[in-house]
Amino acid sequence: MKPVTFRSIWISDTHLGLKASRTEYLHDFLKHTESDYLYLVGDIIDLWKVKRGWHWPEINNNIVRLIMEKARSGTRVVYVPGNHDEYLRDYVDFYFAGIHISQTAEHVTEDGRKLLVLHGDEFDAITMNSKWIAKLGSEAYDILIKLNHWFNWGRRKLGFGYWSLSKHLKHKVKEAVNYISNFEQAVVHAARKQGADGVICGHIHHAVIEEYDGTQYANCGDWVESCTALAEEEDGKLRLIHWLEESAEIIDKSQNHEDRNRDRRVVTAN
Ligand SMILES: [Mn+2]
Repeated sequence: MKPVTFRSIWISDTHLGLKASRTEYLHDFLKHTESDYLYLVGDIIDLWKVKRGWHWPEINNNIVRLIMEKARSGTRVVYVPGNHDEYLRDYVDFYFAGIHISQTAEHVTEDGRKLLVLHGDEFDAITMNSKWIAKLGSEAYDILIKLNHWFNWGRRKLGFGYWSLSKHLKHKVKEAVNYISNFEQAVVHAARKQGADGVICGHIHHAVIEEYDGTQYANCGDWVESCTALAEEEDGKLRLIHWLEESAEIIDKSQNHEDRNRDRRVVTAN
């Protein structure tokens, strides 16, 4: 089976070593895709877990092996350490099995845009304490309103007065939304300062491709929940891949493409 090819692929926050890491999907994704450039944008191996709660099933070895094989067969693999694998920052500019460890990276797209690649933890002063808030995001507010509705329906039935859960939590969710947009703006600002046309990061587990006044902001997301990656198409355009929803379609497309090529070869051979 021929893998789907992209010019570049970025993944971050795979948190290998953490039990919740969705390693089967990650392995599946890496097996079915191929690229000239592969960027590992931090928190790839969760070294914080080594001391307590380390979880390293065989598939994690297979993932590491797969990445090393890619490096060996010509993919330029760059590992930009994050905060959960910050020990690797001691090895910046070293090569391990053909994998380049780099504090940050600069990627030039096929259409000539300069993208700054970094993990992003240097821009956050508060995530460590409020990671769950950052994860809630803007959709949480709607959910909370619904929850509040049913909660108070129950209270009313039981003869209690109205209590606003959303009002209670709104402030925190607002903080979350602010946090995400503050993070994005801080990262974008850094990219502009370095003369880049855009930035690719991870860290906040919030996959997105956005634009801030002509500067592109792209976040890889994570492989603990969302199973997302960023990819550069052959023409230089960035796209977000939601592997859980798109894997079948992407694999199918590449299969059809392969079948067509094979048919063509057969026709020429005749
Ligand atoms: Mn991080």
